[in-house]
Amino acid sequence: MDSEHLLRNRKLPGYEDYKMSKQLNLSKGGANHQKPNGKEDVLTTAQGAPVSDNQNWLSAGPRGPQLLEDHIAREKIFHFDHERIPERVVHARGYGVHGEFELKDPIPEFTHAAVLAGEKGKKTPIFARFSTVAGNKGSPDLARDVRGFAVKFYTDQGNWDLVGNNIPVFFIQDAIKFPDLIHSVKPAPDRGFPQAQSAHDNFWDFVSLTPESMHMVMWQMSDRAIPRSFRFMEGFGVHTFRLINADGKASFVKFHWKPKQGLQSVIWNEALKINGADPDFHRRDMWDAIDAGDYPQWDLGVQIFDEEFAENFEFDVLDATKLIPEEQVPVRIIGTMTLNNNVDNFFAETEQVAFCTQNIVPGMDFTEDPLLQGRNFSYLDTQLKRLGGPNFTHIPINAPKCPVHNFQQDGHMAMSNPKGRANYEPNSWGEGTDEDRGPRACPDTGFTSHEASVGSPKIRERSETFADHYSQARQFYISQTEIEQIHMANALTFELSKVVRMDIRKRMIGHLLHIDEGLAQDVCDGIGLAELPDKVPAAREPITDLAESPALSILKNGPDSFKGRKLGIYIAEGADADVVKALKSAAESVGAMVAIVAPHVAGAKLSDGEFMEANEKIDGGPSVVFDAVAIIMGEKAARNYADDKPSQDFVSDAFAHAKFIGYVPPSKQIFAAIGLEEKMDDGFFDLSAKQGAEKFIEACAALRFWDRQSVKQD
Ligand code: HDE
Repeated sequence: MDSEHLLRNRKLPGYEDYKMSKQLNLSKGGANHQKPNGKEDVLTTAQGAPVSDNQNWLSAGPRGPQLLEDHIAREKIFHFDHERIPERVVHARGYGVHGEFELKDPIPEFTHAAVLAGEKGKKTPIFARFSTVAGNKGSPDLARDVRGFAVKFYTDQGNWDLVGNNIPVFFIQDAIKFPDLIHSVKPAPDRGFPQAQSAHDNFWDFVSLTPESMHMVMWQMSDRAIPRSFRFMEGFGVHTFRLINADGKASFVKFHWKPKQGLQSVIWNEALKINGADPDFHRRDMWDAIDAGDYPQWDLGVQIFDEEFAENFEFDVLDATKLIPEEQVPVRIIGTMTLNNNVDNFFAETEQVAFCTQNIVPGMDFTEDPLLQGRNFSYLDTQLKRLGGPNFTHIPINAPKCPVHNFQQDGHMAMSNPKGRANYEPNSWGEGTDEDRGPRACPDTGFTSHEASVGSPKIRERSETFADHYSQARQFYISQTEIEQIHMANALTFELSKVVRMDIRKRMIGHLLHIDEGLAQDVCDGIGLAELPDKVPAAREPITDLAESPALSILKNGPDSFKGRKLGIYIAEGADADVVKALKSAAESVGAMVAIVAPHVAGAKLSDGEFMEANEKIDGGPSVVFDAVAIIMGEKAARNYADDKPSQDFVSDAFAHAKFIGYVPPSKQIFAAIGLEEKMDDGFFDLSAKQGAEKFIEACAALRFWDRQSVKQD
């Protein structure tokens, strides 16, 4: 056998090979596998034996005891009993999608990683998984929480995992604190609740005793923690990483994902209701958008800086509780990720995907960020538990799409098994023998670590340069619009109102006093404290003159169109057909999705006698699941539904959540029934007016009519 042939045989199969072999198996015919109706495949056991009856366990007579002898039933039940694997200890609730990354502005001057430095236009397949952190697998999507934003790049030089979040900083500076942080936010161990929320004593006890978390807490209390959808949020690599170019020169880098769809969040009261109306709101949104061919895209941006910048920056670039304002180091866009393919099988792909921060490729390296270093241990370790053995890289979703050659062997569920005799190195096979000698390390193209001297004494001590816990928390707060600041005060008030211990509430306000006195006062009033508590002693006094960073606000970076958003049109008997159709086409022409809601899911008869089918019955399609709404019905129907609670809620929630509302004059009867007629403002649009639909959709580009909200809620 020639060596090329042998080498080919050694190649471990990647996903494509696996898929192909699966297809081959499926299409395999045979005497026992004749299709029962000439259509569907024959049902078989896991061993491939055809099954004659899938409904009745073998028993002694029709009413007799079931027989253990039934190997078919036993195999079926056995497999079912073992269907579950442990859920992720954090980020259990997630949703994965396939896509590709296109390199648009290669950066060979900074890295020799082909994925970032190859030809302009180079495409790399990716798999992205979005998640919440605290809730279990079945928890609702709209929890107030950080969102995971993990991307696996199947590069030519191996898998690169950028395991980030939708918030650019983290709660803690050192990985050793992670178990405590997560224990505190997860359900209390004695009672097993609350699920998927931070609004409880344990969490606020921990963070208020951990001042370094204050910056992240500000983000978590902002609208960033209740995104409208995965499609409308940013992603961040959080840590400072290194890039290495072909000459071995290192630079520092922070990674950013910028959604082309723009940023958008919901309002807390809306989030609470969405969780009831559609706990799968985020995953459904992603599935629907991709299914409809509306592929979400993110630009990948890099903030690159050198040692000199790092030396002079106000904070330590190794401290994951700090960011580098984009106004200080601009984000350079280098490529675009497009998500264009839903998974075929949720378990096989979304559940089994195993991200590891240690998965980097030549041309990149880690830094000494103590959080990142700890993560590099944790992710590999956790896969062993979750996926059951060291061969999780053989699972198709985790297998690299480039060749894999090494001497690793055996273990549970080994799927990719090299052929040949040499399973060690050094060896002298191949020299005058037919045997394949196996792969060899390559100093020229292989991964090399950035050379750094590490001659320091062994100590357990946090660097002094990590000591400022409030300055950037303050910078974040002052960079928000007034509306966003109000939302933050409301969020803190809500959360601390769920905290039972008064000393914890006060301690938290004692931190807020370092961040912004107005915010501290608002929260103090919000929870009904008679007077402000004392400031918590600060490890270092905050810098109070950091400039505002507009990049940190969602509302300052919102979209400029209604594209990708969803309009809910509530129709009932006699709805003006021209208005409904004009509105539908105006929305669709800007790339928005439209859902028809009606009193009955069958739909409603329009004014022209045509019957329009509905997507949702009013009870199941409340206004909280839409970005804007319209209420179009005939005179008589509007009178009928004016007293109907779901119809009233549809309107009153849309109003309370500052949504744009389209209507026709008869619909005002519902507004009147809930005392809204006299409150109708510029966020309402009469769709029967000239160009009514166009004007309404144009206004919807702003997403919300914030003027309605600018008064502080009690
Ligand atoms: Fe994670 N994290 N993490 N994390 N993390 C996990 O790995 C961990 C941190 C993040 O969709 C686990 O496979 C430690 C920061 C995402 O599958 C585990 C520390 C950031 C995901 C783990 C952190 C993240 C995880 C659980 C502190 C943003 C979901 C299951 C040192 C930059 C990936 C798993 C997916 C998942 C450990 C902190 C993001 C246990 C020890 C900071 C997006 O390994």
